Amino acid sequence: MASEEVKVVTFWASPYGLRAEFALSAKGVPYERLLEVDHWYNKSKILVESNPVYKQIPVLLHNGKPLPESLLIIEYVDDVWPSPHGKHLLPPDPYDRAMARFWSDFAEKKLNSALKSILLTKGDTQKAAVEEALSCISTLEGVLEKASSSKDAPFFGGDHLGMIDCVLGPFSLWFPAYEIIGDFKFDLEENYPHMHTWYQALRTSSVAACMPDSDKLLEFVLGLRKMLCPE
Ligand SMILES: N[C@@H](CCC(=O)N[C@@H](CS)C(=O)NCC(=O)O)C(=O)O
Repeated sequence: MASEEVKVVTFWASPYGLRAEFALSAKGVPYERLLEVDHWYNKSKILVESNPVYKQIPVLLHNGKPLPESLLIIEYVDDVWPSPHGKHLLPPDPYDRAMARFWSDFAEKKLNSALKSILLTKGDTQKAAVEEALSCISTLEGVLEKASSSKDAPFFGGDHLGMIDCVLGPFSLWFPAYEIIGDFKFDLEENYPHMHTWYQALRTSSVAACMPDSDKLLEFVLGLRKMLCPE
């Protein structure tokens, strides 16, 4: 499409913002990042104006039209742009599409709530959150085992990135920080081999270019933990 203007209002470390970037990158759509400096306490004018209801990142600006909410952005990107390899982020079959939305929602609600609890709590509550997160990973391992037939098709979408990968992928970038904060190991290679292959494939896929530097991200999340849950 000629003279397209695609921008994402985001914060560099945000898993939600990265979902939008993953979707755009997977589809090969060039975009510009409008980086928030402090989207919690000092929101930019563009963020407040483009998402007046929630005032949260990310917001996709497509030719000036704002669209908030990461899951909606993924679906919109899939509807608007063709992909380089001809495959969509959501599968064509209606049942498969519904199930892709179901597992994206699972990652968004169940896994996310456990991960947030690891970040924000201590003691027995945190231990329970770790167990819950591992149980979610175990469930996703089963989904992936069915979906990914081989090392050449390591994603939830098979051989190409799909909606679930765009939703879950950014959370996985925070895993090393959760392991330190919650004093545990996901140990994907040993315990969840399909998730391990998925994680490795994700990090070398077309969306790797928009991932933040791992050390910088780790430092950021550990700092966030200190701020939100001081010793
Ligand atoms: N449901 C939203 C959640 C987005 C979200 O939680 N954004 C956070 C990023 S850390 C945010 O902007 N927080 C600032 C605030 O809530 O004021 C989505 O999926 O896009």
